[in-house]
Amino acid sequence: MKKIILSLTVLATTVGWAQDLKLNDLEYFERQGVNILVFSNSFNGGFNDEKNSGIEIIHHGVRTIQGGAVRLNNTPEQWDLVPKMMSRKVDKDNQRIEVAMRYDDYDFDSRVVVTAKGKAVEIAVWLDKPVPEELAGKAGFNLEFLPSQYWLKTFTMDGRLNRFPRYATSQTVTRPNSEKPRQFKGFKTYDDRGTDRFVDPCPLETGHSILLATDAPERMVRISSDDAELQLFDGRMLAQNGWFVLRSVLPENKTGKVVTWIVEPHAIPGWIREPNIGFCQVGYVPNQAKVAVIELDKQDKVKTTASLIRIKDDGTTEEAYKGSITPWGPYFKYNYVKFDFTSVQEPGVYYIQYGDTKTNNFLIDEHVYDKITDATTDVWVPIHMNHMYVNEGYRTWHGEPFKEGYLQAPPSDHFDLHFQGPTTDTKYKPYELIPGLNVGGFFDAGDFDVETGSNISVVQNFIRAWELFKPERDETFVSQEQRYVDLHRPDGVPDILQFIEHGTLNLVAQAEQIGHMASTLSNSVLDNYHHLGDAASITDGLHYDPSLKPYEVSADGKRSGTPDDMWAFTTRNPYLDQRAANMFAAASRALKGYNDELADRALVQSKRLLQESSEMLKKRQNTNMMNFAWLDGINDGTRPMTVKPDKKRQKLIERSRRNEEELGDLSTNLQLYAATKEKQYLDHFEKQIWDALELNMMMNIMTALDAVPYMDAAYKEKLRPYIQQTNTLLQNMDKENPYGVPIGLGNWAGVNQVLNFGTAINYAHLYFPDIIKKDEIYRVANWLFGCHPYHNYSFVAVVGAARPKQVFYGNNRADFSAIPGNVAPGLLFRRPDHFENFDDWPFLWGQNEGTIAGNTQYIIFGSSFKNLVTK
Ligand SMILES: [Ca+2]
Ligand SMILES: [Ca+2]
Ligand SMILES: [Ca+2]
Repeated sequence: MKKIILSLTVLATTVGWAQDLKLNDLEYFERQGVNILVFSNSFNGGFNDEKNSGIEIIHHGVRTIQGGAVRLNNTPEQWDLVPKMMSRKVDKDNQRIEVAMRYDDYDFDSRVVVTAKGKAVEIAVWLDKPVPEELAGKAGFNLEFLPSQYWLKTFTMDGRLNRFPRYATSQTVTRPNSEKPRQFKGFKTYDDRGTDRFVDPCPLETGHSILLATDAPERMVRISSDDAELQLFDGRMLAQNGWFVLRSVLPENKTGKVVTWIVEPHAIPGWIREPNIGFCQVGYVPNQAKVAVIELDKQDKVKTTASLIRIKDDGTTEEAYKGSITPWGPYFKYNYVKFDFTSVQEPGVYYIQYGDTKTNNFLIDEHVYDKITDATTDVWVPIHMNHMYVNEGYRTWHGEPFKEGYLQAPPSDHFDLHFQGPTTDTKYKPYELIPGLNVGGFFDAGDFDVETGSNISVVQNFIRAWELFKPERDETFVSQEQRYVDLHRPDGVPDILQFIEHGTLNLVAQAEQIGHMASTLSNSVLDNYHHLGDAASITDGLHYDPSLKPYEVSADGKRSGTPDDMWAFTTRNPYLDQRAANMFAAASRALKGYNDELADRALVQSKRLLQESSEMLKKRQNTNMMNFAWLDGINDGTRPMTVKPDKKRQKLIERSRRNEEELGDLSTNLQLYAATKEKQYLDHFEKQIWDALELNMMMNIMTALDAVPYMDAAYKEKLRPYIQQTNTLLQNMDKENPYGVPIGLGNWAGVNQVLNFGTAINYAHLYFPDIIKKDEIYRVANWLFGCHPYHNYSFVAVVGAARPKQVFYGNNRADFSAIPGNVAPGLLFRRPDHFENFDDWPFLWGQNEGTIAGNTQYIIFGSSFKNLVTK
């Protein structure tokens, strides 16, 4: 953990820590070291309880407390109901925030009123009507504490000594399911094994006054209640991503002020957040620009210089360079300065020292970037191969999953944002086995479904990497016949061809068996969707037979009564079919000469789907604004998805759509030209690309650059102004934030946006080196490998000399581990001014989940970057 620095200079100039909590202009309660947010972030994400909402406390720079709200469970899980925020009133005069909450399912309203009281806040729950009968004894006020910051620390309840457990080992009881508040859309997170009972944790402690983390001043919080009993629970008893929960059950048959807590987070006198020195953990090549971005507490006094220290061969150190600090200015809650040490070019081992803060060491050397994609291609990708047994040395990553195949999904809603309906759009009856789908494909991310859209991107990304860089790297044994993958065992075939084949096998099977693309192949029951462990044990491998009793196995051992089979969601989407057609064209080209049979099947599906989807799209008379929302830019979560364009833009959009209907999708035409060399496709592409660039340059510049190798000098000349615009955009980015990359503010931290941007910059530099200078290509690498807010760890698992991130939201997250080569989404923005990337708590996907599409995008970014660096 960061060490605490007492700065005497600051002591003399500010008295922040001595002050009482005050509502600031950003509408949260603040004193130095303590921020108390009241529904700055409300429960509105796609997955109910995302552990990012309600009353939150950022305690000495770390968001260790959240989830403060009226809740219906002792330890709410992800799919338990969350309250809808009905109103939020900020009353500056009375230093108070009042939030009205509602549970529609139970017609249950409540209010929470948070008022500053000196160094504490009072949190009070108000009811205008008593708690509904069904929720009596269940509804309560909850506040959740981050386990990784509290485990092993001491606490006292009414003076009794305790320690927070490292692992969930407390007691539970079971109760009839009829007593459990309804979960999201009626789904169930647990498999009760036919008992019809749910598990309810018992409290670790109860009382009226708790002092948390008596042994750690930066985490210490005092909470008391005169009118209600405090109960402390361990949410990890039900779910590995659970937090410690402090709660008071709301009294029955009472209205008015029903529960009152006094919450006082301790503030360390004179606390100043330690500087976060952002730099590239992988290191630097000698002749590149080298600029560290230093993130400072706003109360911190900026130093005039920083130093680069060289570690010599005999282990001693010397100052290699001392340079001045350049201020950049404020960005959200911190102040930023830069330290430029570009002039140091001598290969060696170095670290940066700014005041008393030293970084870990890093290399300056010609070869530092040579291996940045190896962990991703050799380890992460093969581990995510579905329908295969994956081995590495002595370790099995997973057995062969989903041997029983996939059933036709009935018209239904889903917990992972999918939907089937109103019909199946196929020849299959609901619950009928769709043959042949349990082949190929890649796990989506931290979960195990085959997201068709992502898998299409994966195959496209591999094909691009193959065609652009021809990586012959062979570190993986893949046998489709044995359904077996072995890491670090070369088999004579370039791995990337085997990955293209593996992705194509599943997608072609979808097109052939279903007739079009499935939206997803996913879990049918929530209780196995959140699976953590061997993918082969998600389902029982036996065909579901409803004539058997649950958990019963047929005499021949082939069928079971357990409804765990995966489903294929098959609602037809012509846009998805069009994307698949595009990908199949490219796949058939890439696989030719390696797997001709699969290449031919892919081409057949490409032509058929292209024709059928174009016809379907032509029939769609009405403009669906949502389909064109992407034209208005990458959504960062702060803008509405659908913006009504002005007249000129509307005309451009209409022309683009007509062209797309008539000529097919822009990038499909480019792919088809590359596959067939038939000139008509190139003409179609040229007819569309300029409108596309006018509509959304950043979105389409990469496609425009992709075409350069096929086009003439005139095309390149016509593209020049857009590259100039890109350069202007780049220079402006240095004014928008201190890191000079697009920083997303959405619910998903958005590494995809950064990788797209980085790849576009790489190609813009490759084809237009007079406009985009070489130094520009290092922006995204710097960001990924450690030069970013919050901490300076590399966002790529195991890549980064001394300090990559340690934990990721991969499928081994329950072990607080990572799958090598994973790329984290990065920094999650919490309104109104907090960036965060936990490195001791993997369970927040918005900051720690790597996806198959994003990680294969990283392979392209990384490969193109390496090529340019060594050029
Ligand atoms: Ca998924
Ligand atoms: Ca191989
Ligand atoms: Ca089964």
